[in-house]
Amino acid sequence: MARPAKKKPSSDTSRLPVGRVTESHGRHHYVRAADGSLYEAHRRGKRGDVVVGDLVRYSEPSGGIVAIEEILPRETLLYRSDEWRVKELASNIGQVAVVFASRPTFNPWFIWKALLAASKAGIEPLVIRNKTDIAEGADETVRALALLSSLGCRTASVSAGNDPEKALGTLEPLFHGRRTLLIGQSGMGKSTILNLLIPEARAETQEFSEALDLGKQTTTATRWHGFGADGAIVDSPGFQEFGLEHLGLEDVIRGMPDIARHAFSCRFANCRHLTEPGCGVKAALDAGEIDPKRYEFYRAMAERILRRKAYPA
Ligand SMILES: Nc1nc2c(ncn2[C@@H]2O[C@H](COP(=O)(O)OP(=O)(O)OP(=O)(O)O)[C@@H](O)[C@H]2O)c(=O)[nH]1
Ligand SMILES: [Mg+2]
Ligand SMILES: [Zn+2]
Repeated sequence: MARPAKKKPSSDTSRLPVGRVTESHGRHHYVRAADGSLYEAHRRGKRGDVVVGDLVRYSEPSGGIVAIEEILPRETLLYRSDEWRVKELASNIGQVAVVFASRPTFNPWFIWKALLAASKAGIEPLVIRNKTDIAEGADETVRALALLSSLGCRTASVSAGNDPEKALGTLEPLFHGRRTLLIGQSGMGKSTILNLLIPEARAETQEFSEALDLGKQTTTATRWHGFGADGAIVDSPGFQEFGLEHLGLEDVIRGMPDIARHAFSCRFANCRHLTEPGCGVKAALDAGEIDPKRYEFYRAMAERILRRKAYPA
């Protein structure tokens, strides 16, 4: 006897409910429904295309586990990339908050790369200097923040761990009504800031950790937490290498206002601001109008892109 044909999912998904992907572990995802319930979810058919922050249509097949049938178009997508793969950080965020501190030692290139990725993705950056209570290495963090302000970047200084009340007063208006992704190197205080703004997140985080048998001490997964009526705060695990293989030279220049500002006065229209004669950027560098460390960063980024072009993988 012929087996009955497997019932195909209807291609009309427009009647299905819409939920938000709040967490994603390979093939296991979590979807927050409009009524606040949280479902475990699997992606039907495809795999590997679900990102934290996605709005999805889902159907309820069995046992409380829902099936993600469709991913709605994303407003934004922030990601990093190396030669081999793309690593999505979050979708549908409007703001990326880069958190840094003097201890553990921060890497300014990490912050600058995060700003480039945000610029490429059309997401507004905010840089937060945390742990202002630590005197050791403070000068350097203050200088780093001043440089970022001079680039037109919004910045804030807090001690989320040691002066939570004041930190809350500083950060709440910056996060209010927005969907913000917290990123940064490990140990800078992203989760501390999340817990300050959303105290219930601590409980939620532990619940998740127990269910999935993951370590509790530091963040191991990106997680979306609703914040007020329309806002959200997304905590993410710390990482060190911010790969930007998806950026071209134009993206780097566009994302560096201190370089871009001088790129109009070059003799050659296609000047790469490296060794060309009559370069406005090099002239500004010689005149002390560009921070040498920023130019060094630009050159490293540009040389990498040009090498990639010359020897594509
Ligand atoms: N002195 C001081 N310590 C802080 C402050 N904020 C956070 N910390 C401490 O820094 C450590 C790391 O904080 P987390 O919030 O876990 O850092 P994280 O950025 O989430 O780290 P990962 O999840 O590993 O990426 C913890 O021991 C915090 O208590 C602060 O303002 N001052
Ligand atoms: Mg954390
Ligand atoms: Zn030039």
